[in-house]
Order: sequence, then C-alpha cells, then structure tokens
Amino acid sequence: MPYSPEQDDGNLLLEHAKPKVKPPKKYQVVLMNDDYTPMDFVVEVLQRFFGLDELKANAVMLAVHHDGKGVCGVYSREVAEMKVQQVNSFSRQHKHPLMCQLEVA
Ligand code: TYC
Repeated sequence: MPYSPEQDDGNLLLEHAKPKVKPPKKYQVVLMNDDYTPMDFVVEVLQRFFGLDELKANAVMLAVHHDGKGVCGVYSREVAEMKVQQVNSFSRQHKHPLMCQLEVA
C-alpha cells in the first residue's frame, strides 16, 4: 500500500518526540528587612501590592523583621517583576529604604 498521510497515525514520531513544554518557572517576590522602614508602612505595602489582609500582612512583616527576609507571594516572571518595581518605587516615593527583590522559586 502506498504511503498516505491520512493513514499515518504518527506512532513513530510520538514515541521519539521529547516533551518540549516545561511548566513555566515561578518567581518569589521577597521583602528584605532594614532598620528604618516603619512597620506600618511594610504592612501597608503587603496589603496594597500583595492583597494580604491586615492580620496576614502583620504576620509576614514580623517574620521579615525577625528573619531578615520573607516571601510576599509567588508569581509568573512578568507579574513578579512588576510587583518588585511597584514596591520599590512606592518605597522611594515615601523616602523609605525598604527593598523588594525577585528570586526563582
Ligand atoms: N525592621 C523595621 C523596624 O524595626 C521593620 C521592617 C519590617 C522593615 C520588615 C522592613 O521588610 C521589612 N522598623
């Protein structure tokens, strides 16, 4: 029988095909402790940019205060980069040294 693409079930190709699609990497937005940014300001940042309620925002702020750094959220690269920009520019506008950075999760 001559070869016809309609009858080709793709068996060979499928067996040898490597799965090409990997799940996208996730990026953590991390807040760093410092000695000068007021606790209230950090709580406001966590509520405004990361959607935490006041109780959770307080818990994350205190964890950062005690441990030196802490994760605010995990996002795609684009969203994580935007949050880092927004937090750092909001902090500079208010003349606080608060630092936010991105880490691969
Ligand atoms: N350490 C700061 C203070 O005592 C509070 C603080 C918490 C600052 C978390 C930054 O990411 C931070 N006022």
